[in-house]
Amino acid sequence: MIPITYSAEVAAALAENAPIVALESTIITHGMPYPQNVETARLVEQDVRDHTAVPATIAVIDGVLHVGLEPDQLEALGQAQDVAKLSRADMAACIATGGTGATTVAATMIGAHLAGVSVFATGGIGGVHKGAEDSFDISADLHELAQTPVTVVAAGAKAILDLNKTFEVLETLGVPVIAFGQDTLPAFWSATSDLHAPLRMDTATQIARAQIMRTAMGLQGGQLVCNPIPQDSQIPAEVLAPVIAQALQEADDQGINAKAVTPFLLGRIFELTEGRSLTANIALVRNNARLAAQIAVAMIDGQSK
Ligand code: PSU
Ligand code: MN
Repeated sequence: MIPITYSAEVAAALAENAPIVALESTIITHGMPYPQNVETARLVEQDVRDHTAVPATIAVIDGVLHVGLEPDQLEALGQAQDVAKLSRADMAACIATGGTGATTVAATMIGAHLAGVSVFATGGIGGVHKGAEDSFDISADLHELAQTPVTVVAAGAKAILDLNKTFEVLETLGVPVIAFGQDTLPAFWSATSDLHAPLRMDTATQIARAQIMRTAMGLQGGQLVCNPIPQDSQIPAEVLAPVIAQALQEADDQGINAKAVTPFLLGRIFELTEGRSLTANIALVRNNARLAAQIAVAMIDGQSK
């Protein structure tokens, strides 16, 4: 048996087949500093509720898979030190040994699917790191999108990555990559990039229908919805490029590798932009939560047809 527990509002939503949006916890423990991490997590949960869906923040606490966190659990996780960063490879081991860990995009998709939740909002997915031809550092998030039927709403892949290679791998893996409302792919802190989007959709209903069709056809896996950061919150790519380059150089000089790379880079970019990257990150996650709630509502409508 899998030790799994639901927050009160998620349990009620599951019983009523009400729309639910999964949210991840690595962004809380490894992606943002305290206390903005907890404040953001609360705002994002409220954004989901304001769009008539129920938020389910996912984490492993003392060996139990939590789908939906109560406010005190969210606060404790946001303050905790040395929380594991869980992906597909280590999630089961953490649960089996009674550990505590935050779920990345890959692990949150697994948790959501176990609970019957098919829509998930985050900031940006992991992907192919620059220099992956030497490091082989490719996020497990990409393979998860290829095999677990959850639609993930993100502002694209994080701009610290090699975006070209990331989207090439997604295409190889057969993952639908959908730009929302524009023809180009967004680049996390920036609303656009020079990459043409493989698919474009303009409504939540279209996105929900595509996932329902994918599953009906027996095609495994989810979809990546790339939702551009709101224009007034973005940081232009040319402003960020030297900052990202400096952070990458420092990571290299200090021998940062494996799971530590993404948190290190996000932390340095926060310092180098004097907090501007965090303000943008918060805006884009909230924007993704709102769209995900609309997709979750459209999924329920689509299933009943
Ligand atoms: N989105 C954010 N900030 C984050 C993440 C997403 O705005 O920190 C996390 C997600 O949990 C994602 C992880 O799965 O970054 C990617 O880590 P890696 O590059 O090690 O696969
Ligand atoms: Mn990695």
